[in-house]
Amino acid sequence: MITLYGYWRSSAAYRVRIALNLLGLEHKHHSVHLVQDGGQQHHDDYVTLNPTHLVPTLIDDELILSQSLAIIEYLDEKYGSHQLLSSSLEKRAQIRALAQDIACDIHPLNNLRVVQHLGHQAEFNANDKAQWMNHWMGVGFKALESKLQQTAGQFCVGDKPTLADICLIPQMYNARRFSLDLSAFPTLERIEKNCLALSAFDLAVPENQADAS
Ligand SMILES: N[C@@H](CCC(=O)N[C@@H](CS)C(=O)NCC(=O)O)C(=O)O
Repeated sequence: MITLYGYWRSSAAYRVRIALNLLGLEHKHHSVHLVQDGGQQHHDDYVTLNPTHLVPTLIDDELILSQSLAIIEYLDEKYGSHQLLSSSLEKRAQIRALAQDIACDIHPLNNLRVVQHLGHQAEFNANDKAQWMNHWMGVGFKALESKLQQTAGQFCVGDKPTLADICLIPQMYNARRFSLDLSAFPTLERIEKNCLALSAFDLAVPENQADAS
């Protein structure tokens, strides 16, 4: 049995939920509340599983795995025969590059612990924090909108959803949560609409999770 330790609003866990749904994999969900009780990601029982103090963590039989992109590629290779990437070497590289634009260059700057640290060390208030988030999402989205002109069909690369879309949709959710003006990113919005029309993406939306509050 596969168990996913995640949190409804975690975009990295949201990525894994979409992948599990696209691959049609049954799984149990274990909620790790990132704010309550000082952040359950810092509790000893969770840190034993995942010393990074971050969600998600996936358990599949004896394997305990962190890092959403590694988890998704593992699931795809074990259960999905590379359907979340591409049979084309060049397209696989493009998909991974887009996924990393989001997962390595946008998301970490907006992570909860970074923004909490800005509050403690630099006295950022809620408005400063929202501006910080939107600044880095805006920089990243500008690059994505441009890159997608070369690769997009109905989805980020061609006409089927891939790892790139799996990373894009949670980041779009965050952008909407922090009211980023998306008018300069019509391709991102078009792809978002196409993805959310699929049940695998819709079922993974944060508000549709059992631990949503
Ligand atoms: N690179 C990691 C990032 C994981 C990550 O940043 N998770 C966030 C939620 S989206 C988290 O657990 N944050 C808790 C914190 O900042 O204290 C991945 O892709 O899995």
